[in-house]
Amino acid sequence: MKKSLFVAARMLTVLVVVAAIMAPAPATASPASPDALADCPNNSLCLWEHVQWGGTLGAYNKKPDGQCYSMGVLNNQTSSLYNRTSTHLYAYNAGNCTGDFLDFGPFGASADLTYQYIFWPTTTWNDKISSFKWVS
Ligand SMILES: [Ca+2]
Repeated sequence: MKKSLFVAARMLTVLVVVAAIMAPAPATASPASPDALADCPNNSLCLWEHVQWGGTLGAYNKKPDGQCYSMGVLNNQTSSLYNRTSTHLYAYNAGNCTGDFLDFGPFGASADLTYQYIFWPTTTWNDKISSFKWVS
């Protein structure tokens, strides 16, 4: 009697393990959510605190071409971005559109700025953007 109970318990354990393996991955392990990218309003620049459109989102309406915008809350924190405009965007690693810049084409995006280099292989664009402007 005790042995059959033990076997039943083991079978139940196996079932639980199989169920756990078959269960969908938790949300935190999922790839980029297209819904998060779609959160970016049309004709805006969107910057996210984390890679893959995660964390705090800063959205800036399109400015006139050539007008520099120095960043507020996400200064030196941006890890992914989406230039949801039909105009080139230059993102700079210093204020007032100075320093090095990264050029994003119309509707250009980077899901992970840790793969964009200022100086390969030591310095990436992750948490470096401080200002930007659109340039046509
Ligand atoms: Ca960041």
